[in-house]
Amino acid sequence: DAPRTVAAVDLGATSGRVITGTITDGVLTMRHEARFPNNPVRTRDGLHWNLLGLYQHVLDGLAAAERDAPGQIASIGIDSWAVDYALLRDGRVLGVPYAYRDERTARGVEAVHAVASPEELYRRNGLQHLPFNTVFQLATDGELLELAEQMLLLPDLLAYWLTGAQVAERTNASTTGLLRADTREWDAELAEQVGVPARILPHLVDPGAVLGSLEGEAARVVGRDIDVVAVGSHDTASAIVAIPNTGRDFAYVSCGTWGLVGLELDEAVVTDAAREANFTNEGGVDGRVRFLHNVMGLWLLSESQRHWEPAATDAQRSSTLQQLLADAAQVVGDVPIFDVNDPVFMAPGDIPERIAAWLTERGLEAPTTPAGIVRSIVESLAQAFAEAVATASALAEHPVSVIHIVGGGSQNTLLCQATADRSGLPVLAGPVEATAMGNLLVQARAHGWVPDSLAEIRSIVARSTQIIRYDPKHTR
Ligand code: LRH
Repeated sequence: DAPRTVAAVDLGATSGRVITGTITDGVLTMRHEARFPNNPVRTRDGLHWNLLGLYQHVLDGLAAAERDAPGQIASIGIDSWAVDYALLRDGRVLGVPYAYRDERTARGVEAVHAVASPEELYRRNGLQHLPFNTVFQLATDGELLELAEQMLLLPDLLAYWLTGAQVAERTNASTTGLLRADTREWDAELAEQVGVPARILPHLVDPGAVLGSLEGEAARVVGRDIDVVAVGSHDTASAIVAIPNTGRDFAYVSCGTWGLVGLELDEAVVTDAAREANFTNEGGVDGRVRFLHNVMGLWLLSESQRHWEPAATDAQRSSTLQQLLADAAQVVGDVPIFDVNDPVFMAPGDIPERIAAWLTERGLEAPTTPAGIVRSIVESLAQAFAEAVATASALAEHPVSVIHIVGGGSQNTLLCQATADRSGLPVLAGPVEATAMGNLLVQARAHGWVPDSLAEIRSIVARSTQIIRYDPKHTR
């Protein structure tokens, strides 16, 4: 039989993975080839991604995949967190790319708002205001912008290193702030207005396009010249492809580092009300719109753990997390709810202390034990998820009968139940690896192995995963 296996490189802001997927009789089976931590590094000039380390892990993971299924992998797709980028000249990266939590972005916001008001930006790009949207980051680059010939978003940069192709995949480009919400083409005029030379914006491609095949050293290390295919290279775009629901009246929480909470729509909603509620219209696979709000997500838990156990390994932290959640489930009585979206929780560091300070400043009693803090985080996240679902539904006038939680957070039973309780809606949890599944299935479709429609892709996801249902019990 012809090979029916594809490989997904899925890089999250706290960990990355290489997963292969094989389609047999309409069911997708996955195999984890590599999993590695992703920790930004703080240097004198700010917070950066360790991009070379990540690239090395990607190559090693792909080599492992090729060893496990020699000659079987038809293509590779790459996705990662959004907004971050590298500038290039003569094919060389200029400077170590920053991580979006770096604090310098405040300057960029000021500079951009001086020439384009928040209202104008929203009308053009439809994006919620996040201080790290690419446009604000670029505005801090100064004369590097003059030197640069090309700007590549990080998944596109990795694809470039692998194949030599320099393009911008459209779903991720939609998070830059420089793509028009109506035409989904670069807004060259806005770029020039805010001081970004339009020439650095690469040719746009859509998910499914073949970018090229592994070349040179990459082909040698991996063992073969496999094709690289564009997928929803924004991780959230890929995750939403893998929502196991063939209807339209669902909301979702793509819950990893962030909780991306919202709806899938056909048209962007760029009303004043949507802007004031800080809802975004990101570009999805097949031209769908991801109308959503960024809620802080599992970051609050992982960062708290990093604070409590600075020396622990990833594996140790994941076992302590289970214990912490079990203890948190035993906490009796109400825990205080805090605003998880408060920008004070954005930067890495002493999250538990910041939560305590947030509560005390408002006359609320802060939990004193890790279990109490974890419970407070979980309940506060669930509250924010429930509110974002209700707001999205009202703003888009779109009915919602169920909430799908996908990604790492779907394994957190306390969080899933609390979200059902606080929203009054059933929660369907899973798949955990939604992003990788969306990545794999968009490639499978490009090869003609699965039917064209998103609904059919989603029914494959439903057949290939175990979904857990949480009904609201203690409605609040
Ligand atoms: C999630 C995510 C999210 C973006 C953020 C930068 O990983 O891509 O959709 O807002 O990272």
